[in-house]
Amino acid sequence: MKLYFNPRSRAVIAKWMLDECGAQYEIVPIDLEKKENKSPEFLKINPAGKLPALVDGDTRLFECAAICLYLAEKFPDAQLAPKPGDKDWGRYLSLMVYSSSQLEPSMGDHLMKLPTGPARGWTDFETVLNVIEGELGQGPYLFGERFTAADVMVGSMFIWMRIFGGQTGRPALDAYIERLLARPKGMKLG
Ligand SMILES: N[C@@H](CCC(=O)N[C@@H](CS)C(=O)NCC(=O)O)C(=O)O
Repeated sequence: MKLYFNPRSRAVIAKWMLDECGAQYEIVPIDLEKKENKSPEFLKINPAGKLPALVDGDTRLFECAAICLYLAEKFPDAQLAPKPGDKDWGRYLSLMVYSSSQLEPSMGDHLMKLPTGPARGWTDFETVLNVIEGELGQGPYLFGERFTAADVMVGSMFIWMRIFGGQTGRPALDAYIERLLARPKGMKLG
């Protein structure tokens, strides 16, 4: 597998997931300043011209959530996803999609001090915090003792927020972020 990567991009999320899976992979460095992500070769992998992208044989993937869903299935021994039929399966899929369709854009509005208007497809950030705090419950992870790809997707968003100086103001979420950062293979930013 080849991970198209820049250490100052969301590609660190895909790398975190690959490392949690124990995957063997090659890093292909992409210089965003030189716009290597807009080259014709790269656009054949991700037509949106964004990182991360992953190539696995004839399969090409883009979007962090898709990459994490794919890897969780490809490496079942890592046990990073509930299986179809498992009682947690539906909630797991919901949280994976929620992380990039609601959590991330709402967090973007919040950090840029933009109002979250109605009919935008996501809620205000206070509601997001309530949702994730509720889903986390007593933790330590979103599925109790079991760490999953949903923690990679949801947790990485909060780690980003902290890097950009954002605070959750929620002790339970702050403790969750600390737990994720303390994982030996946890997300590292360049
Ligand atoms: N929703 C996408 C977001 C990808 C994205 O915005 N990547 C940024 C890096 S963090 C990027 O490639 N920016 C460069 C550009 O847009 O030119 C995902 O989850 O993969």
